Amino acid sequence: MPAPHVYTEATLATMQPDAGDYGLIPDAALVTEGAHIAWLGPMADLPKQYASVGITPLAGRLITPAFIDCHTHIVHGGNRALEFEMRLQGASYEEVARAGGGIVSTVTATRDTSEADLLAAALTRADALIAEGVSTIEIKSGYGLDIETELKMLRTARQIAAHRPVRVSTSFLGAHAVPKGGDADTYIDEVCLPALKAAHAEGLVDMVDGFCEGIAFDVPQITRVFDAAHALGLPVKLHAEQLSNIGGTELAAKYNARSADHVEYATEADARALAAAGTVAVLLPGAFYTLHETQKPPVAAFRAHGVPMALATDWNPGSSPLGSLLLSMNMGCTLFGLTPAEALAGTTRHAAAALGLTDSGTLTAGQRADLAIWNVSSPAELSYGIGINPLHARIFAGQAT
Ligand code: DI6
Ligand code: FE
Repeated sequence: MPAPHVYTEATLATMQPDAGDYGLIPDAALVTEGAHIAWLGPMADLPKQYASVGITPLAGRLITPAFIDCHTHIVHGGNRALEFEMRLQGASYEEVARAGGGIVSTVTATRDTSEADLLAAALTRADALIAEGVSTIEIKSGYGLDIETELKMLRTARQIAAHRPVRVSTSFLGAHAVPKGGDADTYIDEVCLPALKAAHAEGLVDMVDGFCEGIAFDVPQITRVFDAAHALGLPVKLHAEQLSNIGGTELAAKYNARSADHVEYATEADARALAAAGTVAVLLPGAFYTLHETQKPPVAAFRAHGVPMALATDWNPGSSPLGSLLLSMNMGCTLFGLTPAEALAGTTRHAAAALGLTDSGTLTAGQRADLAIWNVSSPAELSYGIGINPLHARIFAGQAT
């Protein structure tokens, strides 16, 4: 049995459900044993057996569950600064996509980048997230659009966890865009579904995602992808209602998706469907901001119907070149009207649910000891700062990293 370690003089934001906004415990201690949390509570209640083991006093600092970025595209080649300039001159995201830019241009760059170079670039992005207390990163494919490159992206994503103290959850996003000159239905049959089967056979797929949108795939096409996912025993999630409402959220709920992401154009009926299915709404303010979107996700309806809301970076080279989960929390509050407590739940407990993780996302005895220790005295400070990183230390599976 590894020796326990005790963090004392801490404030804990446990983020446990039904424990009030943050599940705050002031003047607290937290004990890790190996990779897990063994005990937490008020200092005054610290069991005697932990009084004489390794102790780190935290001088009142805040401990939260380590962050989980539950929606990223950090494995990709190239960048789209040129497209950024085009959009600043007035071209819309859809116009850029239809002109052969957009996702398809990143596809060319990703195909042309070696696995080693893809990994090197993705590791620098993972490092930026880790530096903000992130312990778990969801990473999607979707910039290959051929079997070989989709597999290359997923292998690269898996490699990140071998090179850094971080967990990676992979999503197969073959249904991200139709390759240049291709037909959507033919692409699904001849590339997307065979790629999914091959990637699953290699153990590269944790979840299956799609982009349900006018410029991408419609409900019947995503339905075929979801049916294939379920036939393989894989859970699904969906980019839904980002630029328009074409029924993606309803479809996601019907397939008991772990999450429906973006959802700016979701309706009250969609919120009801998500709640009934236990599907998490993943809000992505980085894309909203970058695209000058004005339609906000229906946060009031999500609250009213009890839809859990997560927040993520959507880090991608086009619509959300955002490498900071802390900034996405600030944007979630400032742009979407989340409370700082909702924002923190969105990058911890609800982000875990969006990935189907039951072993992290709160400070609870028995959960993984994935912790973030912050130089702040109140949890609202995490959402309040803009471009400020108050991380003091990150604990990954019980180890300071
Ligand atoms: N929605 C997004 O915001 C990203 N993918 C998607 O389906 C955008 C990806 C890109 O522009 O490269
Ligand atoms: Fe995305």
